[in-house]
Amino acid sequence: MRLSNYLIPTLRDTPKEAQIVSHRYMLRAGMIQQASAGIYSWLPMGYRVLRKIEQIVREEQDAAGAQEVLMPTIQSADLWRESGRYDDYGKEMLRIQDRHERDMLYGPTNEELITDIFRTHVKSYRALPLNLYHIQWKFRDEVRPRFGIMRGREFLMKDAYSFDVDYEGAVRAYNKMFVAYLKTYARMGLRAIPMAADSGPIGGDMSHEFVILAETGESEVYCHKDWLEVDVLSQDIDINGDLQPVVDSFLSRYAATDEKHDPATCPVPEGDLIATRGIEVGHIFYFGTKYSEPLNARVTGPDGKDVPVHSGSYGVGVSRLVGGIIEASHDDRGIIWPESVAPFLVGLVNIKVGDDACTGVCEDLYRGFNNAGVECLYDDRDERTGAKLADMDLIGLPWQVIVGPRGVKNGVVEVKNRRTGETEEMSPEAVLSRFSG
Ligand code: P5A
Repeated sequence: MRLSNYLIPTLRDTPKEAQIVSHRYMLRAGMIQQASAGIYSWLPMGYRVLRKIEQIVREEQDAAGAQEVLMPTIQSADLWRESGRYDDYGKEMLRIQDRHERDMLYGPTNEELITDIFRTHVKSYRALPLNLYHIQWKFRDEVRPRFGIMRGREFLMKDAYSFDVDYEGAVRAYNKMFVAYLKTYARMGLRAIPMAADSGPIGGDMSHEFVILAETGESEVYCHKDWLEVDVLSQDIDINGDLQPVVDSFLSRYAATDEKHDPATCPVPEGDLIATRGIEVGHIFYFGTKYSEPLNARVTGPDGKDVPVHSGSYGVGVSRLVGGIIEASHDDRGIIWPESVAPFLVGLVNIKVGDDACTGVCEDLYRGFNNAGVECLYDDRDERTGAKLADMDLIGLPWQVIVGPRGVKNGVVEVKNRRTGETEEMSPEAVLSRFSG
């Protein structure tokens, strides 16, 4: 992609309304545009990141055996009356009437709708276990939408729903999602800590929030300092194996949200306890038969008797993660994208656009990257060098390839690692083979 032709409205100055770093950088890097309070349009670069995150989430859900579906954003109020949540949900639910004066709503979550799909099609325990998920926009009319997409009113969530014939099956499903979540966040370069949590309006008695530590987070959290050493990706965990010991070993390290933490009973010595703030990037729930009983989602068990299914639901804040990753990975010049979610792997900077030799090298590199399938953003704009380099740092692509007249004369270009700041001079051919490999 050529920057001269890319819609990326970068800003030099810090927008006044943005109170936290991720919101500031998302606006300054031209990733999003507010449409109304808590509702955003995703501009090309922001949308690329959102799709990368979505894809990692999807791959880990698929690997855990969940099946992807797509449910609508608009739901009928009737189902929510059946479950009893229509009145309980309160003002956060956006209620709409269609032209026939039928009550509809913009879904804040999908427990009812998925249970309706389940009860229509599944009648026997033989079809279980079943886990269905979708990645779809939600609407919650939050009293205080803030921090950009972090607490939006419209936001993208991955929500999965498991169905099992009994409690033991449901715990296996819960453990699978627990481990899939740890892997998902680790692939994005995040350390998300599972914390005992309240279940709120979703309900149920077993629930964990996945929280990344950040001073700008909305919740107060507490955890053992050992959590800072945990490296999920280096562990060879078989998602289809017996996960109870794995989950138990993760949970053996203390971690709790403010609502669950009690200094009087906390087992961690003061020197080992981290008290800080965090961003909730996921939340999983086991709620048993809370929805299957009122909605009559029953299956025939092995003994021929009808039983209500045991369920859980599992949410990832897909759009919130874009902000969460920036909170966890930036410096005072801008964003530092982990490669797995970066909008482009390489930023190619032509320092001297009027110089035929520089432009020749850049065009060759750009063609080479495209042919090799390396995602490259090519800054071919006729701008001041300082401004171009500042923009590249702000946008935060993992690698910069900087092409200037002095280097080109000697047959080399500069390769800069955005995270470490380290630079290396290489021939254009070496650059191509390094990134195409
Ligand atoms: C689990 C899946 C649920 O809704 N039902 C379906 C359950 N859980 S939750 O905790 O309420 O939300 C799941 C995740 O969605 C993100 N999230 C938000 N992101 C941006 N703006 C919001 N207003 C918002 N509300 C929730 C969080 O990451 C949360 O963990």
